[in-house]
Amino acid sequence: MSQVVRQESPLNTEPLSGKLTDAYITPNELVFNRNHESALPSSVEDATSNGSASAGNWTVTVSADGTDDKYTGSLRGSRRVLSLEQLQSQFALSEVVATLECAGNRRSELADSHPEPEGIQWGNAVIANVIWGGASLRSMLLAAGVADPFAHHASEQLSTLEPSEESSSTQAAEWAKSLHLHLLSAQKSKSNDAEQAQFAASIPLTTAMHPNQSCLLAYEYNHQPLTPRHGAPLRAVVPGHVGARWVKWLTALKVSTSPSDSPPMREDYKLLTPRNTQEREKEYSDKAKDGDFRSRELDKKQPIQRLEASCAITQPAHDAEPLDQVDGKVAVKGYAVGQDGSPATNVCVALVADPGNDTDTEDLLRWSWAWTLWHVQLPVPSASTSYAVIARCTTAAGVEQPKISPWNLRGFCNRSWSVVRHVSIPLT
Ligand SMILES: Nc1nc2c(c(=O)[nH]1)N[C@H]1C(S)=C(S)[C@@H](COP(=O)(O)O)O[C@H]1N2
Ligand SMILES: [Mo]
Repeated sequence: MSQVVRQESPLNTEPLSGKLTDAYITPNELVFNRNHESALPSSVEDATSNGSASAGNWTVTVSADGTDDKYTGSLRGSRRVLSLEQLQSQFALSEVVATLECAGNRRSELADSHPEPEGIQWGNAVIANVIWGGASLRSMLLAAGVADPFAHHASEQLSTLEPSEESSSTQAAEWAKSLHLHLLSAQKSKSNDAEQAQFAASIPLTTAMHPNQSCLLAYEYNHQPLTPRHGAPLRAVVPGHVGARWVKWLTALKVSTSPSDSPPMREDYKLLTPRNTQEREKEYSDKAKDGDFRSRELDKKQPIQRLEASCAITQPAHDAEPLDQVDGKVAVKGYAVGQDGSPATNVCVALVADPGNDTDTEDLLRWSWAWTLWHVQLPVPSASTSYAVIARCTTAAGVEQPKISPWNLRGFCNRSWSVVRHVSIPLT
């Protein structure tokens, strides 16, 4: 295994982060493994026994509960059962390049001058940029009779992830906004009361139905059939959402008026934070060992869904071997992810003197009146021969350079993002 094993059983691994960013598309063998339970569902072993995801009798059941028949067609009374073969033959193969990222990615960095967070101490490689292939979730739900909350949008008006004000006046959009789509796995998961429940999640129905959200019922990754470990024969792909909602071994979908109450929704993936100060963090993590306190805190929070913009340096690593200088430069690599379907367009990278352990990181990041010179070698995604280069910067305090500065008669203070168009880079 070309990955670091963080836990043998259940299997939890991440690749070496320096290796991870060698390629724009993460090769299948470098896709991290994140499992809450040790055993694969037994039906998976059968369905994938000859190595092909299309083998076996895998089915997905689609149903609706407690929602208005007017918008779910006949789904409420009669659930629909689709075989994997039907999904593959009745729906065109849809592909999306999307990062799958565990919400726990970069967890170990949070332990730096804080109490160690609970769970596997992940590095920054619990992320993979993959070409996912499968049936469009939106197309499948439409075909099953679910009303389209985005029917009144011309495609160029789809600039947000929610139905617009206008279309909210249409009933289907208003209806969909309060609904959820449950994604159920064939895998059992343990809940606190030791009762066995299926691993499950839910996402907002509007996420599932949005044309630009590109959710899939995936059976391929990087043009290969999914492997059992990564969810074969079928898994959910929910771009921009935490990995925990990308349910593997997917066997049922349900439109519902309430979110899923499964452990990964109710207790695993929530942001639990003490109010105000850092001194409280230790106290809070001790108190959270108490079941009652913990459930009260959990009840106050919503399950995590969307992931926010982030970047991480994958080379060099902390305390790495001395770096080679070439012409006064060192190579620094990493990845950046955008948010809500808007890609990360740039990263600011600086090499600053490290004053050693006596200065805490907060101060190091706070004060400097000097400029920062930057130099980076960008990887070419080789998808085109003409490029635009975009640059912007953000301060350590989080202040962002404005996209467009206002015109003024004397042309002062142009702080706009720098954009260079029509840059030709021939294919090699
Ligand atoms: N059935 C099932 N689906 C699951 C999980 C799981 O443990 N069981 N883990 C989830 C989490 S937390 C993540 S981050 C991704 C990881 O997918 P991978 O193992 O293919 O990388 O799958 C999600 N889907
Ligand atoms: Mo995860």
